[in-house]
Amino acid sequence: MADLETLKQMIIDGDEGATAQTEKLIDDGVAPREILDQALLPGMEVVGQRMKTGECFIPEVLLSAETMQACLDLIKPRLEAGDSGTIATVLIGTVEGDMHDIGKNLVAMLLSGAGFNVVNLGKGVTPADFVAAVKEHKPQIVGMSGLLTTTIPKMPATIKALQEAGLRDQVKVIVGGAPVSEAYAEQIGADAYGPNASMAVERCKTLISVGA
Ligand code: B1M
Repeated sequence: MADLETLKQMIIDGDEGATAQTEKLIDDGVAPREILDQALLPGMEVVGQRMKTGECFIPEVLLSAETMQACLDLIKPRLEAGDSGTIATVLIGTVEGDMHDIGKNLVAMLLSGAGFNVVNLGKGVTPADFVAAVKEHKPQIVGMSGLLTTTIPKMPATIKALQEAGLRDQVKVIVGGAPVSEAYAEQIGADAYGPNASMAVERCKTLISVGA
């Protein structure tokens, strides 16, 4: 659809008109998942490729990221509308040293939509912060997101901190983010790996054995 293609381009350009375009699509009855899958995510994918090849730089990427987050905020209530009561509590955060939070926020939104109670700790969450939050919120699942090869070692560090605090047996751990893989998740002793936001929801359901 031409309008979705326009929105995708607006994400790439970091065009502030993207929020109005998102609202228009919502008003036209386009499903939030379609807006996400056919405009927002592919737009950010192009930005990532351009960042890799040096065709665009941090200020432009930041602009695109902020634009995407503003559009996500608009579709968030609709993505979360499927909430049918709390299945379990998931504590989620981006690991220490890492400020990428769009993917993590998306996972949080879809988990909420699937009926999980989500405690979003934000970004740059230290192992000690995770431990303190587990003590406070008593979640069934702890989710860690990491987008940098340099920061994902904070995932095993957090698992170790949970062990040392005597909390590891009380929670299931799921990890995700671009440099994370099934093999890495297994290697660090996580209970699950989420390749994308939808799969993360399915894996969380499996972890607590609900509808999967
Ligand atoms: Co950065 N960045 N960035 N960046 N950035 C990447 C990750 C990079 C791959 C770009 C590239 O070179 N192609 C590269 C990492 C290379 C590497 O480590 N191997 C990179 C770099 C190098 C950097 C800096 C170091 C650049 C610099 O300063 N020189 C710097 C680091 C800052 C820091 O964190 N300390 C930096 C900064 C930034 C911005 C601030 C400008 C901005 C982030 C803004 C924000 O998040 N608020 C940014 C962005 C936007 C990107 C790219 C372009 C897009 C990331 C994104 O939001 N994708 C990214 C390139 C790319 O990934 N293609 C890149 C959309 C999002 C929906 O996908 O986050 O992958 P993603 O999440 C997915 C899945 O991974 C999964 O589900 C999500 C939805 O499907 N998932 C989970 C994520 N978390 C999960 C958790 C789960 C389960 C699934 O369970 C708990």
